[in-house]
Amino acid sequence: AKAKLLSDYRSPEFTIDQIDLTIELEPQATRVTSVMQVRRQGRHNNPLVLEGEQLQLQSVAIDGRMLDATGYSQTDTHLTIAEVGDAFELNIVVMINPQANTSLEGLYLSDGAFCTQCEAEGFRKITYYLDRPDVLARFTTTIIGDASQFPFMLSNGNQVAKQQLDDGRTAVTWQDPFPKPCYLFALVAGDFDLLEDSFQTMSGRHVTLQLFVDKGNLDRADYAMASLKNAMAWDEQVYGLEYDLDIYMVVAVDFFNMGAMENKGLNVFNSKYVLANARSATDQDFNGIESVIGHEYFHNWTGNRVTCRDWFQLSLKEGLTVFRDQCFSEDMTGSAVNRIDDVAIIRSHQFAEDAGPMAHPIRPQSVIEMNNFYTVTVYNKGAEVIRMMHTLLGADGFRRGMDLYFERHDGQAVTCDDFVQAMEDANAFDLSRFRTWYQQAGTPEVSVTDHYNAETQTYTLNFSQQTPATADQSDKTATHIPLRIGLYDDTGAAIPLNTEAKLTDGNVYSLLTESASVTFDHVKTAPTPALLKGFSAPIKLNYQYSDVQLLTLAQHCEDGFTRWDAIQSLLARYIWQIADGETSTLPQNIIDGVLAIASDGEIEAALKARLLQLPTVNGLVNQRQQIDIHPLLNALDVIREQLASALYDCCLALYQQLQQPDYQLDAESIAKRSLSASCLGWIAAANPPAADQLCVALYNNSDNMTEQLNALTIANRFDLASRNSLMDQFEQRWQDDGLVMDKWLNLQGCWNSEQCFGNLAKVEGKPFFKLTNPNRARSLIAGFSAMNYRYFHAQDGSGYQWLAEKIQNLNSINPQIAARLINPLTQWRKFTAPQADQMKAQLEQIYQLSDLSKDLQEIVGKSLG
Ligand code: B3K
Ligand code: ZN
Repeated sequence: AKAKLLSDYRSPEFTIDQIDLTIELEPQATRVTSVMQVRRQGRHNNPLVLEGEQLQLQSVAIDGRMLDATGYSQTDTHLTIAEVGDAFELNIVVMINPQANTSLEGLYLSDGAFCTQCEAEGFRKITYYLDRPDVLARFTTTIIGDASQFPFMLSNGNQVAKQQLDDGRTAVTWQDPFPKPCYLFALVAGDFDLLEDSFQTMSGRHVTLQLFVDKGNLDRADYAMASLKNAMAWDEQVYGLEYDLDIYMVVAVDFFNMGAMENKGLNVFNSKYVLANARSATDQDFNGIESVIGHEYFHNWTGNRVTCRDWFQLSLKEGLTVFRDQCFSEDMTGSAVNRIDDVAIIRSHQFAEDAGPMAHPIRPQSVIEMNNFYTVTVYNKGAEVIRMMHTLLGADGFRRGMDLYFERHDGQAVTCDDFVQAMEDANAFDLSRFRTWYQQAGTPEVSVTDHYNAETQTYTLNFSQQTPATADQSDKTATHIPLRIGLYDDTGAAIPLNTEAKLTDGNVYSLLTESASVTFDHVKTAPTPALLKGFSAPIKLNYQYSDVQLLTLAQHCEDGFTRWDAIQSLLARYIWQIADGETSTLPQNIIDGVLAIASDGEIEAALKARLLQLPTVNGLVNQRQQIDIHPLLNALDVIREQLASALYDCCLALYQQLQQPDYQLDAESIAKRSLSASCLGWIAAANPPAADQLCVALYNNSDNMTEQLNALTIANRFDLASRNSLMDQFEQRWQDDGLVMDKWLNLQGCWNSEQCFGNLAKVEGKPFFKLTNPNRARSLIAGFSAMNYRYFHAQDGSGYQWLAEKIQNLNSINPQIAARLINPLTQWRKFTAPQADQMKAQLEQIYQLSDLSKDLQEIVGKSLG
């Protein structure tokens, strides 16, 4: 397959104003009839070329006249009609086989229910079409099927007709008044339980809200519904954006490749992001539901009303919508730790992507398989880029930019440049240098040196920036980096900033050139600088802090992220020294500093839980060019044990204090549970038998999944005595509930035990484990390959081989999932021998597969190339 380039973009030669679809449902032989009003765009004589895959063409007619085989030509991927007028009606009939569709793209069956996933290019598996986001049509959809089997037959927009046909089937017709690209088309047919509610918009319109879940799951639907209503209200309050149809439907299905999909008026969700109650779901699951429900809802404006011109612009809607859902979650929980968790994703995963074979700018320039670009770069780094504009323009300025964006582009398919232009024009703020963020891959590195002059009481910071070459681009230029700065004295008190340099709201300095300096006046003593407060830019920052300076920031900075970051840096420093054999212990003042934080009654529980986190393996791996993995893992263990014995008494006392009589889902109760889990982890590292007792007690006495899973997770991570019996108990209780068993599968995957491989084989044989279900596959496979570092990187290469086998199977079942799960192997260049060679050997084997999917071909090809 050949790469498509952003620079090759051409506007469409034809467009489709209206499409009337008739879909006759039959698991193995669904007939799709489409009647399209097509118009030529511009002056040319080119033929009409439609996309289509895995379709059985039945007939083609133009303006009511059937074409014979000389009137068109077909390949595996296209239908070309040579002689067409300037405006005509095109009628196409195809047959498709949803039951055989295990790729879960196009029309497929999820546990007997029909559903669709069309983004990015799945509509072409339903019928021949101009499958590109800049062709916007009005859709009418008639679904025909057996109403006793499929009591609900749903599509986008409003239901406008329902009738019984002579043959006993039922026909339901839906009309979507908003023109849309075909990637937002959806159809669902099945039998569900329905939770109904309503929302009154700010202009007083009444919207019906419907949540469809598998039979018997109504007791798990309330939180998603409440989150939806919160999201609708939030978008009105913060952006003045109101919902635009009379009905909003959400359907939860068990077989789904991603989290969810924002189809106009008919979201389809992975049931993981809908179904939850206290018994079956964790605090983290509830959080996930709130953010994904919010995310898909926010797409109605950022994505649907204003959509992307082409798929290279994906971050236009995804970066912006992730930013919006992050802000929504922050506002709902009112907590600063959301920011820490968001940054952890960037550092653990996005930095790795930037440094790896698939590096791409948030607006990629070359794509083979679009589904491979729904990445942490496009989504999460994309959100960081939007956040930087928010930081530079301020909340009001950003809102002005959003207003202008909608004023200019509502109903259009536009580019990332159009968005930046609106921000720029609405604020008369120069974002020319800032646009580099859309063009350049890679993580910029900012190095900082400083000089304090006691005589003049001035303090100077010298900045220099540099972005290392990435796999896709060697030349980089300086970009616009907002640095939120603070200075602190030895007691941790903030020093007021006096400078002639231009700082925007909140002491943000814009680094625009390769190097620059800023001088501060009236600084009475040599200060400790905080240079990236709130993680004001997705960069790596190098400044030679002393241990004492980092401890000062960790204990006193008012910015939660900076405190967390300071401890992470301190611990990482010593983990590396131990891994490199330069020292064997953590200095006492650092141990004391961490202990002081653990016992500080002023620190709120959620933040304290984060401050007591060890650096993640991925985060550490991203700090160096090449990794010898086992010494690094050993060093982490050394630090863990050392800190654990110092923290033991304190954590034990905290753990007792934090126990709650019953389960509440408010922010404070969640925070307490999260800190209590962190304490239990430290207790386990110091004293396994003591932790074992606590885990068994917690598991048995608790009424909620959060605490039960905390107990199980710790028993599993430290392989405590009760580990097996708790795992068995859990399996007995939940074996018929796939969604809950995902948690168990994940723990099996990351079990750090010599029995690891034998155990994996046993688990794969369980009736509830299905490689065809993405949630099941991901839980076990990523549990192992992304979290079980010791055994994934086993000396004999057996971990790599295990993953490669799964990938080979998934290649033919579900290429999108295969392409996601192969990621750990593609990072082989990061590791020293023998690991690197063993990983590479597995990739080479996969690359030889005769039926290798486009998805894997792109990723494996780049990784080997
Ligand atoms: N837009 C969808 C993702 C589609 C994935 C295509 N492979 C979900 C989201 O980001 O909201
Ligand atoms: Zn999205």
